[in-house]
Amino acid sequence: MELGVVGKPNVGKSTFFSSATLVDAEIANYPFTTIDANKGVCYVKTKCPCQELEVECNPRHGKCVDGHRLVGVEAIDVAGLVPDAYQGKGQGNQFLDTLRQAKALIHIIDASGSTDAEGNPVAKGTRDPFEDVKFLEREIDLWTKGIIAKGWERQSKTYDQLGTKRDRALAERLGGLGVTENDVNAALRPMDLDERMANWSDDDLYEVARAIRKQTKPMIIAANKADIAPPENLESLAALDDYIVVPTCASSELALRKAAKAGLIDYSPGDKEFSIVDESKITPPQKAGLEAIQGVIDKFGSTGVQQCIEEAVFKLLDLIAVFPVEDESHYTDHAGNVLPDVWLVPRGTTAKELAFKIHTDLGEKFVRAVDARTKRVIGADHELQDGDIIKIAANV
Ligand SMILES: Nc1nc2c(ncn2[C@@H]2O[C@H](COP(=O)(O)OP(=O)(O)OP(=O)(O)O)[C@@H](O)[C@H]2O)c(=O)[nH]1
Ligand SMILES: [Mg+2]
Repeated sequence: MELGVVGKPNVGKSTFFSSATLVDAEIANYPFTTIDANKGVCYVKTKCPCQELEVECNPRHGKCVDGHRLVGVEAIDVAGLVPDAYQGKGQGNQFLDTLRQAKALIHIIDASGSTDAEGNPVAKGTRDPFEDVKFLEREIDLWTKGIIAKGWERQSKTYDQLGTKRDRALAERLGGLGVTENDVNAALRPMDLDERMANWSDDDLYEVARAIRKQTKPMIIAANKADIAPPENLESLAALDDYIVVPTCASSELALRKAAKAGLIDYSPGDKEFSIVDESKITPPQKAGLEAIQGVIDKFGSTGVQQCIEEAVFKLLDLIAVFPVEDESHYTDHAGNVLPDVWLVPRGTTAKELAFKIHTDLGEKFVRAVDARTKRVIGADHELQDGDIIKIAANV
């Protein structure tokens, strides 16, 4: 599962990425600082059942902090996207390639309006941040449309003649993006398209691309540089229907995480406050910097970075956390690790689908599952709930 950190140049993508993953990424106030994508792991917090069950857990990955399990999620930070990137301008193609892997996009925009369309610094408040939202969508839509439209005139006639279903045809063409027939079906169902694909107009192809993009690459908006954003910008972004918008101050989050790593402060990502470990180790400029950051947090409730990642995973993608175990009495795996793993799966995932995700063999030889909390047997089609602890019994 990957989250793509995307947007035009110089909005704070690498700052956001770095603060979330603590991977060093180059950061500077000019466009195209990032050329090659950076990859790292960020974490989302979910309630671990260990406290409720009064057991001590041994996570095989991530960790458990005060009853909260930190679950790793991959993130990619890419080069900025400029107008006409879909035709290969700027670092366009490379950016769009990373989209193939991303399950959702965190769209970083400059809420302060201090960068133009290409990411060059301009006076604060000059650029309408909503332009950033529209432009990025359009680039991705045009790029997707380009893939569909390649050789379409001839191919669409062949599809019609052979009776190839449109879901099949489009999933085939967009297979490289990980688009499935189900995705196409869900995306195009509300649309009123001609039965014959050969009759689709150029505009139809664009609308088709747009609908599929919305279905397969959902986007959350990080209204970044919130610390210096004019309040009216943040208000109009918050009022946008159809979007989850989280005000963020990535540079503050990066400073806090670095200070915490250096042992200067106690801070947990997402927290409303932090404390200085030893006043004597902090220089006056550092103290002033930390006070300014506390001011930002007081205003927004947090730096917004952790909140944005968690909303991307739990709201936008609507994933739930399930804890598979091999021994339902002790909540352990075969090695005796208590609550060893946690999986993030789409809401609505069934017991058997979980088995398939863990291992194809486990799915194929699935016999039944057991809810470890109640010790009740659950069937293959039982839909899992957030926080479930599940044992899967298979005929192996
Ligand atoms: N005030 C303020 N500045 C920020 C914030 N986040 C990032 N910046 C600054 O914005 C500039 C660009 O940051 P980067 O992280 O390099 O931006 P980018 O989007 O990765 O840029 P490219 O790689 O060039 O596309 C740097 O000067 C950062 O310090 C923020 O939340 N507030
Ligand atoms: Mg960058």
